[in-house]
Amino acid sequence: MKPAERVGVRKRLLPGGFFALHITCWRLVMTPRRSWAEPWKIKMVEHLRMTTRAEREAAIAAAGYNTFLLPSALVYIDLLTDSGTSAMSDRQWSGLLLGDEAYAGSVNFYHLEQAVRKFYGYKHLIPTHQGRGAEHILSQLCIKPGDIVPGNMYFTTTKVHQELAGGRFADVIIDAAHDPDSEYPFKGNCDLAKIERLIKEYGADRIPYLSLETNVNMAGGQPCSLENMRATRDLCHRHGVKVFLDATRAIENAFFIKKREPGYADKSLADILSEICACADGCTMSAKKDHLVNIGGFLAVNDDELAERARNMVVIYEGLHTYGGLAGRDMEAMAIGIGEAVQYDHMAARIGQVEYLGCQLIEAGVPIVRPIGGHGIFLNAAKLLPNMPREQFPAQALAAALYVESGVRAMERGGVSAGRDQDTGKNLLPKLELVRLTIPRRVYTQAHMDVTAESVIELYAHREKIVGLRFIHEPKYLRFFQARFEPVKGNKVLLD
Ligand code: PLI
Repeated sequence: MKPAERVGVRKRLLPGGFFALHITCWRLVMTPRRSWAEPWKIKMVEHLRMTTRAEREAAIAAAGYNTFLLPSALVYIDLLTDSGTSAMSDRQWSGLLLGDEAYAGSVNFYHLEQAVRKFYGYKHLIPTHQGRGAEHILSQLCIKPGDIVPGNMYFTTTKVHQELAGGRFADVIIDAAHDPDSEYPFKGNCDLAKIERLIKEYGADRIPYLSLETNVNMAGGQPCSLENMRATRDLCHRHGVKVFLDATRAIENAFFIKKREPGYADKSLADILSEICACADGCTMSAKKDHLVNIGGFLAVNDDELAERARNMVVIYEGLHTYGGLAGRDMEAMAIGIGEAVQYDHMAARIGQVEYLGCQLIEAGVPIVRPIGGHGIFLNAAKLLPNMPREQFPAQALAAALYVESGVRAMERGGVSAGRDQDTGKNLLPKLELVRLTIPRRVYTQAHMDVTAESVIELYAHREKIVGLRFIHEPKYLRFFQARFEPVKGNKVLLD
């Protein structure tokens, strides 16, 4: 296919590519359709700075080959995270001016409470400054030393809070989630047999709750089915084990349910979200993702007593229970953002953009996690750099090399993120050794996706020039944020 033809076909792709559940190559399954465009237009722009390769080589060396330590002014296209990086709408910005900055009982708290009750359905809202604030409170209140906390794959901050409370995380996600090539449509699902085994081995008394993440981040933004979430809840509740959702990307999960799970095609995202939330006793939430805001989070629960204890604790660590570390204006923007996030057109554009990038990489033969997930494209670094030992952190090296190549900032999601075993102190080496290209919501255009795809494809073509890394500084907690590295030989992560 000539490039011009390819562009024509791609332009028709969005957001319709979803009809293909088991995409091997979207060209084979696509039905021709009219062009499609984002359901928003741009009102204000922020200039991007392009850098030279020499500048980027110096910057990544100064950052200890950790993309988290790069100044954002030296980044061209920033795909580090979708957390707090969304573009807010004009309605959200106008909501900021309606901030009621009273210390107690801000009017915006009640707006947020209304929105959370309406869309998530939980009785009590405890706002927090972001998701990990809610994880901290839930873990401290529910986990006792020696407890086991099952979850459908670990998330970094969630797990560290469970461990700091004396608990131990146990992975109960289905095996397919650890296989980047599996095309299973609900790779976020829990394996019920694994949960049953844990209950048998440790007893339900030592399992305070199961942590059920929607659109599982570390698996590549992979959804759970409602059928599986209900079965998980029923099994846990039968044994008196509570279920708490990590609802951070629950609306993205709802979109995949609508597209993939029989019986949901005609339901609204809001209705599906309610059904998801009914599978749990409450949730922790990082509003910095689905809710299209730059800061914010909450804990929401049905249990009156737990809510009372959480309200008591939030005043110690976050702020009064009617602001939880947020300004009134932040709560207003969040309340408005929830309403925008459940709009089908928004979510189709958001996930469609991720798919647009992913399809270009698949077409070029770049190994990525399949099926394409909700919030980013995950490069399979282990497959891309098969000769680099895992001890040299292929994903960390690949992310650093991509920055040198193009100024695109991605992040490692592999051995460095996994950290060390609690008992042995040995490096954990998860099966998934990935680089995440995370797409901020409503921020970049398709042209940015094209540039990103070209950059990755170019790097893939000379991947043998990427040099492995070793630690020179390793923080104790969440080491991936602040660790520093050096190349195992020479002084470049990407040879000329
Ligand atoms: O970054 P916080 O504290 O607002 O939220 C923590 C958090 C909890 N759960 C999940 C599934 C997350 O993805 C999450 C944060 N994620 C980040 C920062 C990310 O880059 O994916």
